[in-house]
Amino acid sequence: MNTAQNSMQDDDTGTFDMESYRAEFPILSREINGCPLVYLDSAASSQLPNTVINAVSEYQKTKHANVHRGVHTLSHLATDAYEGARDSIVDFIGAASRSEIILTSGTTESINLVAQSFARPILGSGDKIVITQLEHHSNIVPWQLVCEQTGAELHVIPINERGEVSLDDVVAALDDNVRLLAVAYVSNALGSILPIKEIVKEAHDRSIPVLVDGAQAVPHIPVDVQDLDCDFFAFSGHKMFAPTGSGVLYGKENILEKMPPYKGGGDMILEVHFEGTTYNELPYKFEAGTPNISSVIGLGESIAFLTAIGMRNVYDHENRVLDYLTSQLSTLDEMRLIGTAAKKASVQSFMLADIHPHDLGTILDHQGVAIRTGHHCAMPVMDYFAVPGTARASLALYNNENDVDRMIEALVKAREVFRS
Ligand code: C6P
Repeated sequence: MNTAQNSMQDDDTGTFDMESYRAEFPILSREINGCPLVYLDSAASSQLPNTVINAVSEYQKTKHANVHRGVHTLSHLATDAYEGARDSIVDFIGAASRSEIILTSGTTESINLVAQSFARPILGSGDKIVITQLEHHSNIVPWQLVCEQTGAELHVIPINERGEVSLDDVVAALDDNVRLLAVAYVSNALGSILPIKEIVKEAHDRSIPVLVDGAQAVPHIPVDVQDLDCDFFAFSGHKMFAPTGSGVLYGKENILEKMPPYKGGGDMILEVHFEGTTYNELPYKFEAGTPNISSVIGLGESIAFLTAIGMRNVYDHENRVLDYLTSQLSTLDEMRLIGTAAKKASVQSFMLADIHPHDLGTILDHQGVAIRTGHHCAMPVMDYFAVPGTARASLALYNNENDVDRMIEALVKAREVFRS
């Protein structure tokens, strides 16, 4: 950790100096279309702080080599940095050991790994995988594929008009044929926070394992996988200030031990002969081929950055800004908020009058305001709300009330453009 970051350290007593954290993100001081950038698309991908950019650059300049393979010094340095990041992940999400942390390319790969390596071998006709109606496509399509491969069925727990999933509906879905429950912690399209701990308990009471899609949770709320007691937990580095191309699958060791490898290749083996192959120990059994070393090193550094701030501080700050965002949006005429759950994190979707979300996004971009528009890879959510897509503002720890004001001003201008 560098000195600048040490000097920014807060405790949990409310001395959160957001402006100094914001200053750590160089991209936030650039202009877009002649206006200072307002970045409200961190749910798609967050920006990188200097410490992460510098760590990746330093690795590329002074340590780059392949990991786990060489006796030479650079290979040792690269391996130490890469494995050091794994240790940081263990602590950050409260895993029991480094054997439980599989490094993947992101949430999507993590979920596909579980679908193919855990679910496929145990599924047959009459079995069920259960998901909810608010899932991202990455937590739908891998299950549709494995159902096609095995004859199992996909069952979907409904949401209500606020974008919530009720525990009663979860319980109602958990019958004797369910082999896995796969559920988001935070919805990327609606921002709803699901009661994951309670959901896991209900599933475990019926001996059903649970995968949690934590892509939109880990950057915003404190996560402790042992406290949640989930069996699998998936997330992506690039939504938590690391570069693209790294992600994590947490799995309980006793379950991972029994699963066959997902992909074959270098590093996931102990011995290979034409007569047969023995697989490497955990977590390497699931890490075939040369990994995205620099991105994983960046992820280790982004975890150091978040840890120094404190996830409770991040959550509280983002919650304040989200409340402000929602209340300011509500002041606009013909505003329809989509996703009004009682418990939410970091995301607000909306429709303004009859303006198509893509038009809205384009007009905001002309004013330097970046939001995401469309179906957000959650088409079933759009079907439920009977909209083609939404405009979505999503927050990270670097956003503040001024960003919200700029977006509201831009929306008012967009409204004028469409009225004239
Ligand atoms: N959601 C969004 O704009 P990958 O692409 O593997 O890093 O993450 C996939 C994914 C899985 N689950 C959830 C809940 C997600 O939000 C995402 C990514 C981005 O909302 C890009 S579509």
